Amino acid sequence: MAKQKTTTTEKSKDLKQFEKDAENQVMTTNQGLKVNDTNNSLKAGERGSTLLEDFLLREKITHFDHERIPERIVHARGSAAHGYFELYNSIEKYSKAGIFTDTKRITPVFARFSTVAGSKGSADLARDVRGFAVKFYTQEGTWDLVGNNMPIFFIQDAMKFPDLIHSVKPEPNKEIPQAASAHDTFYDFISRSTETLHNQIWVMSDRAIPRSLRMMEGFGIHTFRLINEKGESHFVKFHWKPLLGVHSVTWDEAVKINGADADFHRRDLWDAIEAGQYPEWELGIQVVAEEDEHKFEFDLLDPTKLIPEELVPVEIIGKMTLNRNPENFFAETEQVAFLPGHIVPGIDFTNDPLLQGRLFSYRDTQLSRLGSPNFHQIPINRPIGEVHNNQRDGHMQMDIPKGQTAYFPNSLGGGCPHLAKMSEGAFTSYEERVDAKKIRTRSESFNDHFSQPALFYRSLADWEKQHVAEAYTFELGKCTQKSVKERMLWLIAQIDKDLSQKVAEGLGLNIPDTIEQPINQAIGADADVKKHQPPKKKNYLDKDKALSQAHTKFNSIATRQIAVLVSDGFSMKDFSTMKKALEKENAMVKLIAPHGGTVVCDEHMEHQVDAAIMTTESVLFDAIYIPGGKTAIDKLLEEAKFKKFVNEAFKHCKAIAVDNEGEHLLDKTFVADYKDDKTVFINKKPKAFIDAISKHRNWDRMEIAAQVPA
Ligand code: HDE
Repeated sequence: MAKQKTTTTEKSKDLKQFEKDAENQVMTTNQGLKVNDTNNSLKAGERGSTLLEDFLLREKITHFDHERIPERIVHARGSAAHGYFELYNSIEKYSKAGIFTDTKRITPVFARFSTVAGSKGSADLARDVRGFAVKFYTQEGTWDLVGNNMPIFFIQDAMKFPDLIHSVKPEPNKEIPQAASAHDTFYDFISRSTETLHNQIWVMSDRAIPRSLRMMEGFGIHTFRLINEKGESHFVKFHWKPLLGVHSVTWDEAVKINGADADFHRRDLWDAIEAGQYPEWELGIQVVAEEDEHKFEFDLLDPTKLIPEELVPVEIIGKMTLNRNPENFFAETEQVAFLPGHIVPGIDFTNDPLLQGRLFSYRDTQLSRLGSPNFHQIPINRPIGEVHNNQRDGHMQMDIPKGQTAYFPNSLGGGCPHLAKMSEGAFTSYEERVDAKKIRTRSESFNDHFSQPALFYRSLADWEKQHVAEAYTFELGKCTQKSVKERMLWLIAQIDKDLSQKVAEGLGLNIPDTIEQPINQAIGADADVKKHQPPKKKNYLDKDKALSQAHTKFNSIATRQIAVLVSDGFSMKDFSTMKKALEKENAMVKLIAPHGGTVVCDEHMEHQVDAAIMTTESVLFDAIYIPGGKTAIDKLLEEAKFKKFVNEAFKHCKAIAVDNEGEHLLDKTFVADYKDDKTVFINKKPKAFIDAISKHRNWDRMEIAAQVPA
């Protein structure tokens, strides 16, 4: 297939045959019977009782009664899109997978992003890990890379997953809180499972409140294997790097966004694709040779550890572009089933005990969620290649397998389907030598629970560190149990004393000198913190640049939402200069006015309003521009919310530009005293404003911004 920006992939062609379009069609029952009344049931007389005979009513109501399926037990809230993956350079020295060797291929993908804890209808800006799951429909079978937007996980062994999730989900007696980790049971668990502390500090960082799903990284987390033609194995970690960089909102914004637009991330993804601003991520790999397996101070099989990029650089090998929104949310986004066990020749598992458990869980969960072992036949889940085996029947069998035989070996069916030869691309597991005792324990090499959270924190910029301190203060401030908070303070102090001190002050507590020791098995042996101190000999870096968002990409304002505050009489000259400059960089310019409908500029032209001030909030935008025009500004000043709009943008460290009389509006806001702020632009060229937006935020303003009472 030609390499081009295309929405037609092999998978989209496959899906096409299942699409239904009612345009110009007559309404029918599910049996194809034409229907001429779908508003009235069949009754005995005009006011009479409804007749059991009414098969039309029964069909309609029965389907409705059963149209819900169980939501995902975790990652219930999600959004997805179609696209494709292109390989830049073959990595055949590591892997024989077609997707990693054939640079001419366009591999269709379907990617779903999600929060973890909340229900299907919960708000997008929860402070949470984000799921980052990609289904690659490769010619050799489907490969699912089911990752998150953080490179490590909370726990080391699948056995603890139900406990972790039970602790973070709403508390079982009162089903509170929704989509939030800020409650006692979660921190009770965290503080007694020190292996969680690394992922937990990531969740306290800005990574947990992304500006956009298109502006976050993705990670396969586990160490996988790449297998080449010779059968040689290399360890690998997978990374997704967004071309727009990694950017986040502040917690104050997140809370407000959830009220203003609970679908903020979902809408942003959808709108960007509809606007032709296709989200893109590069795929990177960190490769470790077999012989280097033990050269690190942590175990490659431990999913609570990352390989610092300073130690093993990420090699970029290809790019994913998402360029088509689903046709139907339920059929595609809800019914898609990701399984870490879906791999293809050239990729294999390691013994990471978390990954091993996942290999069981994901197939199992689809059985209750989608209701049948035939879930792979649902259009979105079907591979692009042929499927032939002797599995039969089950609920909702969609295929009609032909022939007399459904077993192997057979002679009556001509021995078919026959086994694939290696030369035909058959899968075979990597022949890892295993010689061990059967034992239920945790490897000593997983013991260090503190070095990497400390490395992460050390690597952050000052503004990021402050956000982490505020996040812990918020989360623990929502807990009611003093013992849980104190235990957390003690543990945070093992990561960074100053951090813990700041949090302690916010909580009005002291860091305890010690916590209950020894811990007996009955309340969790893992809580024995001494056992999990960093090993004496360690070669961790002082800092790893890749861990901080301060070193991400700041080179684009594409898709950034710019609020332009206008009313009748606004200056067309100011506006058109700025609009042209912003749109040239693919920013989205939105007119916000005192009312909906249209506004008239000083050149007597009508302009469509994108949102009346009543229906929108400053937190939904990346920057504000106010053109001049005295009458317009006077009108804006009559509406208090415009001042709030500006104050909030200033509080959230966003760029603000005004021209001419636009300054009068600033004069009535908190910004009046800070006109020399480096990203407040008064009568400046658009370029300076554009540069500031591309930097995402002016964090130097944080201290002043904290004083804004908005
Ligand atoms: Fe999941 N996880 N998980 N998880 N996970 C599910 O599967 C599970 C883990 C992740 O958009 C469930 O189909 C266990 C790590 C994503 O549809 C379930 C363990 C990582 C998604 C499940 C983990 C993830 C899921 C719920 C510990 C990052 C959403 C519905 C052994 C590498 C996929 C479903 C989508 C979904 C189990 C740990 C990511 C219950 C038992 C580690 C992105 O099967």
